[in-house]
Amino acid sequence: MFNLSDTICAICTPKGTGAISAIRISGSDSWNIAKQIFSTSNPQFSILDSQFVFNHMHAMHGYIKDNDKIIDEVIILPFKSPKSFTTEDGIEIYCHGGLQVTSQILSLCLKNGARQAKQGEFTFRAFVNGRIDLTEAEAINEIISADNEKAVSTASEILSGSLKKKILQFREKLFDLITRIESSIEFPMDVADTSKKEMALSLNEIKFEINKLIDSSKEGQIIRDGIKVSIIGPPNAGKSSLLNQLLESERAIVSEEPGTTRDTIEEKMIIDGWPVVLVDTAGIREKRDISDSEKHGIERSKSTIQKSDVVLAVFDITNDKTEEFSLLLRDKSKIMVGNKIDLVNEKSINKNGFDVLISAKNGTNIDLLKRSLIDRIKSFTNSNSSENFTCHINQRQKELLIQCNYAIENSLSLTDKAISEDLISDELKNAVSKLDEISGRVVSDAVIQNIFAKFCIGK
Ligand SMILES: Nc1nc2c(ncn2[C@@H]2O[C@H](COP(=O)(O)OP(=O)(O)OP(=O)(O)O)[C@@H](O)[C@H]2O)c(=O)[nH]1
Ligand SMILES: [Mg+2]
Repeated sequence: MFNLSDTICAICTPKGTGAISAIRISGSDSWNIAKQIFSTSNPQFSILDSQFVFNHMHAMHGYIKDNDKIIDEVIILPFKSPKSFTTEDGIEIYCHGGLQVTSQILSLCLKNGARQAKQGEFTFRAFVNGRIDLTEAEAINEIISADNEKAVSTASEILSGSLKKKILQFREKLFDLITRIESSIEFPMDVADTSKKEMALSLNEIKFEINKLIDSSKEGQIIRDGIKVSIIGPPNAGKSSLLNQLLESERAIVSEEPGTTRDTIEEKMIIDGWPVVLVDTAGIREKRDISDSEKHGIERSKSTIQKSDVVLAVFDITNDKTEEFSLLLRDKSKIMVGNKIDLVNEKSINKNGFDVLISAKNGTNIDLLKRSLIDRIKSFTNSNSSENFTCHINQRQKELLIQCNYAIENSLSLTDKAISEDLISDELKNAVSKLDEISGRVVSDAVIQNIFAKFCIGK
């Protein structure tokens, strides 16, 4: 997939102007390349070229030169193999953060024998060289792309090796069982037979632990993608006004004309640290004489309900239409919102069926609504659980854990039968292979390609 013998280089800070940019070189030739382009003295003032040696992690101040022409004043940080991110010899150059100057330094590196790194190639080398496993490589990319605090801490936890450790523990336990089964087949006289009851007990324990990890994926998904919260209700109920209140901006058009919103409007926001994708929708009404575009909008609203994690069902309390929505909202996690309380006398308000009463126009009780939304989000997650270990696995890891548990279940069902122990051992090996795919110990090129293609150049 990638040629590992090349020395690679890339600009690893964002394209644009800034105080500092960094260029990274990795590979056996990186120190030589750096020597061709770096000098510790300013040749304008000194005829003799500077004499220096690179030392691991000893930063040096100097100049990047194209022959005698100074390109930039920089700091260079050398890394000696294996004490670098990729485990190879490496160099980091911190130069001024200009588009032109960084690309000139990159060109110099290329001219002196380095190759432009492809997406994720540095992390790929760290993975191939055993510095990190695949769960940690995935976590690095998640930290980079995280858009909220929870996503960062979730990924950092995995990068610190928590998931790697868990997977390794499962693997060791399964491997121990396989070894015991196979030894008892091969040396029936020497090895104490693992009782089937004992084996079933161990397998059930592993299965239970794996299920706990699988359960944590829902929270992981919410943290990564945001929880989808749609604002649904009849026309003119104040849905777009509520969206604007929650976003604290005039994002959607609000008008007294029913049927103003035609298409769904999606906006991401953070509520109490939780990423939320808010979706404002077209008002739903069952009328014959409505335009085709409104009809399409209504269809879209209905399908949005199905795709939502939580529905904010908004109604004008002066014109109660909750009955008409009971079927549509059946079985959905919903918060019933009574809007326009500013229009009625507080004493005459009929709270029946509403979880929160608000005024989207004045902002009354928006904080209360946010609080019940946070409680609802937490009910989807393990945030309230007393469990110490929560590790938010991603979709790929979840699917493999499900397959691993499936193989464990198969082997459990075989332990109940008078069947050759070879077959049980085969099923357990299958379970181990799923764990190996998670850690990347044994994984196809296609999976690797897919994972590293999501990285940026320079990482
Ligand atoms: N008095 C009062 N008026 C409100 C309140 N919320 C919204 N309105 C008004 O109700 C009308 C409709 O508001 P929108 O937010 O556009 O309602 P909508 O549900 O998005 O309507 P559609 O997009 O047509 O389905 C506007 O004139 C708003 O100013 C409220 O809390 N109190
Ligand atoms: Mg609207």
